[in-house]
Amino acid sequence: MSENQAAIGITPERNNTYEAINKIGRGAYGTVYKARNKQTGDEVALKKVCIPLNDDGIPMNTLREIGLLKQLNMYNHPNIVKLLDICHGQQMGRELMMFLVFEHLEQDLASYIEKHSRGFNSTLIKRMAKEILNGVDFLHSNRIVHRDLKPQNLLVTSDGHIKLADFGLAKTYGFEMKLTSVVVTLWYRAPEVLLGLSYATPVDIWSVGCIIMELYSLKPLFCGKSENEQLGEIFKILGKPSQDEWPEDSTAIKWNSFDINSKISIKMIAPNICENAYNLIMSMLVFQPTKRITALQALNHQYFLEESLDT
Ligand code: 0RS
Repeated sequence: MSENQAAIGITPERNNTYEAINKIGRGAYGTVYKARNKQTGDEVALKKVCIPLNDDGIPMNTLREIGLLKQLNMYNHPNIVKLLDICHGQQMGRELMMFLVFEHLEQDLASYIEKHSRGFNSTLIKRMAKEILNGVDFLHSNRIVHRDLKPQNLLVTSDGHIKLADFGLAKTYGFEMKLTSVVVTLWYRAPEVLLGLSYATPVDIWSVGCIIMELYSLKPLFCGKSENEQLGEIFKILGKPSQDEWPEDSTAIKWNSFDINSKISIKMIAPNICENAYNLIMSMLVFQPTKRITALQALNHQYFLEESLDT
């Protein structure tokens, strides 16, 4: 074990502490398993990642990101999934296998939405929206951009509370790690990401806007199969941005190729939406990232101050 590994507290080979139960998912990051701690019987989520090694061992970026994950974990934030342990497995060539061990939650928000085909009451929607924003605000205050928020990586506890998962190794993996067999969803992606422009914390707010809308309508708001199609879906509902809303560095984009002159109000897609929810979502789905509401501003929005009138 290198000095660096010791410094950030990576437990030496201990992967026989855990036995895999089944595969939960696979993505650009690696593979997540539901597993059991053989000593305690506790169920955990085991995330297996392969760290590319350089001449000095683990790259500095990776060490920093793992250190940050461990630091964040000490806050015990109620809306962030808990990191229990980090261990490493074998080294294979110039790659090191690592296991991030998290608390395990039984379901993700995507399946929770599917199960509630009759809809959520507005009090529960508001609580979930608040918890998602609380988690996002926490990440943003620690200078972490999640970049891929979606119902599939928002986990739901047995009593319906939300925890964010799948963040924090961005510099280790880059955004578009090409893994042929993995289809990534573009549905929650902000326009600046779809356009390949520079981006920051506002991309997460766009995703949250799409997700809150989905809590009301039970259907994803914008469903494109390619970057261009995704932009088209966004414009179909929100309208094409006016010329002064176009990002400065997007001169190469053929705006005219989007033949759109209509606009659908999201109130038509989700008739159950109240005025405050509508206003909040519309301040998240703003084309210009700098004009988008921040997580902290959103938490102080009128929507969270008034009590829901339930039917
Ligand atoms: C059909 C697409 C979906 O406990 C789940 C958990 C779940 C966890 C957990 C805890 C901590 C992660 C997972 C985690 C780590 C990347 C991740 C990416 C996505 C999600 C979680 C990640 N397919 C079936 C349902 N599903 C998602 C995929 C579930 C269901 C229960 N419990 N993750 N995912 N970190 N890294």
